[in-house]
Amino acid sequence: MAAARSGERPSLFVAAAYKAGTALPLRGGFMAKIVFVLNGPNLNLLGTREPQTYGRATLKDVETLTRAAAASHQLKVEFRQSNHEGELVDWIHEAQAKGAAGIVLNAGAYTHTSVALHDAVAAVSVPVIEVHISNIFAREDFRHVSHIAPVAKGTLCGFGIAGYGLAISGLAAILEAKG
Ligand code: CA2
Repeated sequence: MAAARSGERPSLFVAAAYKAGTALPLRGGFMAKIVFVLNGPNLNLLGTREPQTYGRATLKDVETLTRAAAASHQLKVEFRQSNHEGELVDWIHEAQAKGAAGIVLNAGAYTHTSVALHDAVAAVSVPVIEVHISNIFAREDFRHVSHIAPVAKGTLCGFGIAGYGLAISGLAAILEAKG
């Protein structure tokens, strides 16, 4: 596809991809890739309790940080949170169906229990970066097991909410290496 010159109307192909949610047109006809940032159960409570473990930032702060990190790599973000395992599974499928460039996944407590999320991550070709705000290996034994890690492209934990930005940078490096 020939890139549209700056100020030109996007082609029908570009418009169709935009409608499908695959990518967003930027100036000059360049299409920003989309990264799904998916958050699991109880992460909506961030900043309200347990500051010694999770800090004082809210999930809205995480979203802002993630969007800024993504923008610095010309990436767009689809940011979501759910307390329901099946909804997270559906969103992983949706990321694949919409041609997302990557997924950043903090599956919360489902990390340690969910074979369904393991299978969903294994089933998609979209690279998944697993993120945890806390260092799960420095906590209770039941948090030392991740069902996501064996099928993730990479895992980050213990960097606080900065881990989301690091995950975006790691993903950008993977995408750049792919070309
Ligand atoms: O460290 C992480 O990011 C976790 O994924 C967070 C999960 C936990 O189950 C994982 O083991 C590690 C829990 C998120 C709950 O977040 C809350 C925040 C504030 C108050 C209560 C819960």
